[in-house]
Amino acid sequence: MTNIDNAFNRACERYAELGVDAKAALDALARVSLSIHCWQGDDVAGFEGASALGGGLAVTGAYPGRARTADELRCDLDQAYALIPGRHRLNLHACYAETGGAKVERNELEPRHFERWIDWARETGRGLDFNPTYFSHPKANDGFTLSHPDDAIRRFWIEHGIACRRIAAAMGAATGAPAVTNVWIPDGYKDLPVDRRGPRERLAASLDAVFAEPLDHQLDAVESKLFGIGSESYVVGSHEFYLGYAISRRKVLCLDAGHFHPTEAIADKLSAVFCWLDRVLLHVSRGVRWDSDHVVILSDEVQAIMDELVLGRYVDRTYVGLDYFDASINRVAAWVIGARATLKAMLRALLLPIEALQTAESVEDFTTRLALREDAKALPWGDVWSYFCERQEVPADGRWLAPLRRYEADVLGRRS
Ligand code: RNT
Ligand code: ZN
Repeated sequence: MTNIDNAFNRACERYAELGVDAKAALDALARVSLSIHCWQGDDVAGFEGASALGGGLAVTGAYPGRARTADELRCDLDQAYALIPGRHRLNLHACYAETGGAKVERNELEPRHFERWIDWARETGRGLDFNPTYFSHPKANDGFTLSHPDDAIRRFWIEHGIACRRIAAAMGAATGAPAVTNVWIPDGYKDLPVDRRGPRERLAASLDAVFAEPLDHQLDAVESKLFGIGSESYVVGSHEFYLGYAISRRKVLCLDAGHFHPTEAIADKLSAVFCWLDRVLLHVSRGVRWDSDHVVILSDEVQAIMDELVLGRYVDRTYVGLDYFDASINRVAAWVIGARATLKAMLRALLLPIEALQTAESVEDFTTRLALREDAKALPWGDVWSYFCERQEVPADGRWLAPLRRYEADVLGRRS
């Protein structure tokens, strides 16, 4: 028996004293499949040759080794997945199409432009999710897409959405699991608008047009935002807008942890929106001051989200995606750190002494309720995590950085 096995067995005994089955928690954790965002690997650049990132998104930092081609990005993703325990999905954006050097307009994209991604996903047994790209494009330069006042521009972006849903359906059919197609648009104004109503009514009509075609193998999601850089005063696709839209059209609602007021957390929103919605997509992210997309860490906020999914029994109704981008550190490490932190938070939630907590609450013993939660923080969950990593044939904490540094020296460091 290894040290990791010994420590795990002792941890199981400790958890059993609290009525928690640590082995069952590991089985549940193994079923959690994160949707890993491709765009951390290349600073949201994509392969269309875009010169600047648009849509009020900003990536800062100049760490060497950015993936410049789809092959490099897949190679980096393979390295990241090798250091993340469990089986996880890939979340692609339309601007990551492989067109063989040909210029293909976004409204003319087809499943064949994602054939190599689909082949790779099948070979590696990974699911795919998808996003139309409504930024970094000349037709989005004035800050409006699906809510644009110009009919032709609006039509172009509607067609892009339609094309993307078909691509997602092909991805879902090929991989055997539905692909979530998440719509996020940057539309908004830097300064005080006169007409807040028109863009929102146009957006609702555009979304209806995008979603008109019934399709199997894919699910539509819509993502709100409070503000972006250059859209500080008004964002068309606000939380209230999309919450209403998702409820009335039976869509998946995407809650991005960085898209609310700085002190507003999404954990408490889950049990509210799940009253009215079948499914939710999460963009697990970390807001820091103006930026909504720092690398995810094991924060109280992420913990609260995962606790809610477990306590509310919402795990099976939630797609857990990651969404952040940092170019100031090793980009593969950024994936690994954020994904492992998210999984750790999920594990800690699965290891909560739920029955004891529920009993305390039901008899209004709030002293015990608070004490149990606090004491649970120091339980040996790290030993359970190490065992999970070993069982999934992934290095435990403290051991994954060395192979990543070798990859950096051998592969990333050779990119100019
Ligand atoms: C932007 C949204 C959106 C993007 C990706 C690249 O604020 O969070 O999800 O991060 O589509
Ligand atoms: Zn997001």
